[in-house]
Amino acid sequence: MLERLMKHARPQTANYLLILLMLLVFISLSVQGKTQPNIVLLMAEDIGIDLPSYGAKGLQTPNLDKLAKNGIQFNRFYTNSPICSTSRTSLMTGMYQTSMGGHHHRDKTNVLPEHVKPMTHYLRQAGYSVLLGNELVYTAGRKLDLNFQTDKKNPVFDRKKKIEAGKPFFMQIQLKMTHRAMDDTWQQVRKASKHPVSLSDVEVPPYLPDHPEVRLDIATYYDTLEYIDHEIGLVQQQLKAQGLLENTIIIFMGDNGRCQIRGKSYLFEDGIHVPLIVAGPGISANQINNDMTDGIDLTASILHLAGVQVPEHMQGQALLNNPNYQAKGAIYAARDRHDEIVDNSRTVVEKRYKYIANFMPQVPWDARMAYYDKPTVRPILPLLRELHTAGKLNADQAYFFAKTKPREQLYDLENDPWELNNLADSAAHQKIKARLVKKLDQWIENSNDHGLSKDANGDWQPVLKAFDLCSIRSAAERNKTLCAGKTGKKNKKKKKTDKV
Ligand SMILES: [Ca+2]
Repeated sequence: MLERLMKHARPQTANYLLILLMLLVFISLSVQGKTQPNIVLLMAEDIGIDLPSYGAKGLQTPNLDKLAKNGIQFNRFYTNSPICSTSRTSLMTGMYQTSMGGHHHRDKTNVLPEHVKPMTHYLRQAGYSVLLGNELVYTAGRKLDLNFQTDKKNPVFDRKKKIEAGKPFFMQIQLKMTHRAMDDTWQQVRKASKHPVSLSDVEVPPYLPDHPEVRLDIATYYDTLEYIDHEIGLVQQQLKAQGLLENTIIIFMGDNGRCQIRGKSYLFEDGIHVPLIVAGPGISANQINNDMTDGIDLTASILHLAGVQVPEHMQGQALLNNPNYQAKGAIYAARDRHDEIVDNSRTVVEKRYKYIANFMPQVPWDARMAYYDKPTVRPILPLLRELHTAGKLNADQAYFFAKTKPREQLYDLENDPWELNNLADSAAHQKIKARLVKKLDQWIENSNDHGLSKDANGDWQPVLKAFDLCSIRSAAERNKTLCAGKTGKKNKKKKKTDKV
């Protein structure tokens, strides 16, 4: 219409119309620039890619299915650590946890370098409210779990603030139901479910024996996935009722892999390969991304979506709406102390090949961590140990219970997705291994890995940090004599917090 008007207008009028047009474009652009989307980060505890949209069978997650359909699903998304606090530390800072001293679980002595701030600091600067939790979800989703000292005057989140009209917000919500409970909560979820997952429908990974107790444990875990899917629906309904859904980007992710042997705590795929689904304004529907992506990329993505320039010290790249995006060839992840188990492993994962360096091979995978020995945390562990002692596990299943770990692991994920065939000593794979070793060494060097240092031979060795065993509740309970009188008030208080 404007074009037609200009065609018939006198030259002077045409000039005015041109100016008007330019003005309209300018106003439109500035409004666009100012329209900051709300961002809701739904961080599910301890889940692998065990969702129908990723191919899992036997469970129903209609809300997540829909979210994936309406947006983008990342099929090769990894956390930079298989443990809650280290993964969250990396995510909150946009840096590998090994690069700034946050690599040991629940290390509250760590002080961030002056220039490193939580990502919420930058969101706040851009005008965002930064909110933690939501009353609609189980235990209100307020877990933070960061391995660095926080500034009480400038907290990571505006804990008690609510959504303010006209102000964009970033809301992080922890979905805790998928975290193994210390009581019978999971069993209660299954009992209350109108459609408990059928034992015959679940897939038993080849590293676990096909046993009714194992099937029940997997089915119960799936029931909790259905539970959080319901919660996601509630959060979406709330946003819709408040008229906020249309301008809200919803991000769903797992903070580390499923709480099962080879999962949480370990650098096997089941410990670090987790779901990431993003949908909302500006994100096209029905997208699948098969690039190698990780937690630090998600941090950069959140800032970028909020219109914040990603600070230079951050080590990831924005995955969405980023004209400079370049698919990376590999992701890196690290495992260090988890509770009382001091360990040190690093991995580089490419699309096809994966290499793990275990710098403390003397520490077995089944290291008898006090927390995992709790009856409700790894309920099938006693059964697996019993079957192992009786010689009833096959080689793939017995592997986890070896007295030591191999120093190196190399897997062809394309042909061996369950990581059953360690190719580290295979003559045919030495070139591939050498390439990955070099890559990992360079990453350790370039990322300034605080958990490793070179010895006289130039080999990487773990930097072991002393810690207070008695400050870890489950370990203190097990070592009652050693920790007598040392656990007092601190640990009593700790009973109120969640164990991870
Ligand atoms: Ca977790």
